[in-house]
Amino acid sequence: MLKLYVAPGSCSLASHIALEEAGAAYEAERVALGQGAQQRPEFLAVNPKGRVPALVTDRGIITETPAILTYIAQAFPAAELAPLSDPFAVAQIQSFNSYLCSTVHVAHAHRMRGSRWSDDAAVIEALKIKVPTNMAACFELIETRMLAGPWVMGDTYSIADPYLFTLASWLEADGVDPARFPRVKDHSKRMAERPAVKAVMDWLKG
Ligand SMILES: N[C@@H](CCC(=O)N[C@@H](CS)C(=O)NCC(=O)O)C(=O)O
Repeated sequence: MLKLYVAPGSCSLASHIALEEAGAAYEAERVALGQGAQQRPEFLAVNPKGRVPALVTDRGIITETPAILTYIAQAFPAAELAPLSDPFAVAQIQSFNSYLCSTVHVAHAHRMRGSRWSDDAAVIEALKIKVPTNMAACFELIETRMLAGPWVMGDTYSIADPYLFTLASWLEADGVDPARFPRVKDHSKRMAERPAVKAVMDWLKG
């Protein structure tokens, strides 16, 4: 059975929702990031990067959200979480998810994880200053150019949707008013109504 390592409020939410949407047989295990559990030997044996998500499969462990999401879409084709037979459409999904992973998530990480870039407390504080501006710029692009609507890729729900939902949920804490992005806000609202999303949210609360 698949096993996903997760943490509430983290980017693992996207993979967690995708597993639920896929109807996969899986178990989820929490990693207490606030207590530093990601740096304990037992978790580093799973993911030497010390991050969630990590998906344990019968062939080995997958890390990095875009890779996990693509694996889920390919491993559970009946769930139709990606247009697998259309190379261009799959590339568009990869492009969107790569942007979230390599640009939006990194912009967000400057608020809580400044110690990745500096050991100087003053620099770590200074790194937080541009988070609202950078996150707003990323979401302006998503709102006006990248989100086709109603789902990320248009009429069809895909593995890009839980990932956008996850990163959009960080906006307020990052100092950005989600009301500035009504199409993204509407997307989040529709996502929150999906049974798979409700199931994951209930599990995380429990
Ligand atoms: N590029 C990775 C990023 C993973 C990542 O940074 N996860 C965060 C939670 S959102 C984490 O585990 N942080 C723990 C830490 O930095 O110690 C992905 O997209 O999966």
